[in-house]
Amino acid sequence: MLSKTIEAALNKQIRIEAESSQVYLAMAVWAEVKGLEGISNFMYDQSDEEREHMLKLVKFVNERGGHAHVSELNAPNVTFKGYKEMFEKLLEHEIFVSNSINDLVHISLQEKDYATHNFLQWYVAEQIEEEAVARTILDKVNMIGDDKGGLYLFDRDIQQLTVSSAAQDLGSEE
Ligand code: OFO
Repeated sequence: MLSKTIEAALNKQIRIEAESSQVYLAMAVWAEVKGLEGISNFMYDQSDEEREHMLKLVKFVNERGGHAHVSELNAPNVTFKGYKEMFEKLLEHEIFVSNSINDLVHISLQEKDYATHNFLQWYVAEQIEEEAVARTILDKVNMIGDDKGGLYLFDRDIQQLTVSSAAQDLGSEE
């Protein structure tokens, strides 16, 4: 059975994951209307993943005798100065999510809720990976700069990326 403190903290994270899904959906839409098809597909996939992160938490809360809260969401940012700014925001957002997961882990230890602590380890590992991917992509974006040909190739190649393969694929391209 979840304590009220843990239940509230997990519900807060449910909202953050749902908002993350919206943040990346807005990025996908922006990239799509700009004709950046590959980047757009990558963001649609990211958005789907965040929804899965949310659902995993929803199920966990309900299975442990809590009540998952489906709340209203803050509207995401829908315009960007360019694709570089968009990827900077993606990294910023993932760092924010990592901090929130860290806080949750801390609360689970304070509450001596080892089942929740164990459950959260999946999120801890996931955040390490997602931050690494975001940083690798940003390095690549900075390397491209204003080179249109570079952007064309990047937009084409990002479609091949998955969260788990991104770091290796981008790292070994040169
Ligand atoms: Fe990428 O944030 Fe979910 O966990």
